[in-house]
Amino acid sequence: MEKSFIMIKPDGVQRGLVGDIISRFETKGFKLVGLKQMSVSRDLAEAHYAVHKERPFFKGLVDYIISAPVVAMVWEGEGVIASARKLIGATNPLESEPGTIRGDYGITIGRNIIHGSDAPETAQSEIKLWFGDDLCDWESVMQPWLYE
Ligand code: IDP
Ligand code: MG
Repeated sequence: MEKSFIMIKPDGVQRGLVGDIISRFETKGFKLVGLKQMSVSRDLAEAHYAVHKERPFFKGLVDYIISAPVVAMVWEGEGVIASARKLIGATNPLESEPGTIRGDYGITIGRNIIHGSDAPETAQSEIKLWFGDDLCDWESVMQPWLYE
């Protein structure tokens, strides 16, 4: 089963959106297999966003991610990586569709509430980076009502 790394960024936590965001993933049918609130070190934020290190917004992005606690999660389910990106919406919240998390709650790209892995390879490396092997493997009683 596919897994995706999802992080509620500091603005999402500060604005009290944690419950709503978790609820969206939960009611969609995905299974929560990792969850922790944490303050992020500069090293971890830089490693997570290493692909963007040459971009002009990199320092501001890292400063934002370490400015207050985040909620890091791993969600599991069929097609969860692509589906989570749809639930999250486009990177720029003004271009995200209403009904998506960024579309409903955000205005600017530099405060876009949530991160979601963009492909199987990045999902795997991000889960390793943030959780190591510390995931919860459990069986949901809803499984037969979600999958045929
Ligand atoms: P994604 O989060 O939708 O995958 P990416 O292009 O991978 O978007 O960018 C990573 C994060 O970097 C964005 O979610 C956003 O927080 C930040 N970011 C991207 N572009 C800009 C920008 O032009 N200004 C400020 N922050 C940006
Ligand atoms: Mg990205």
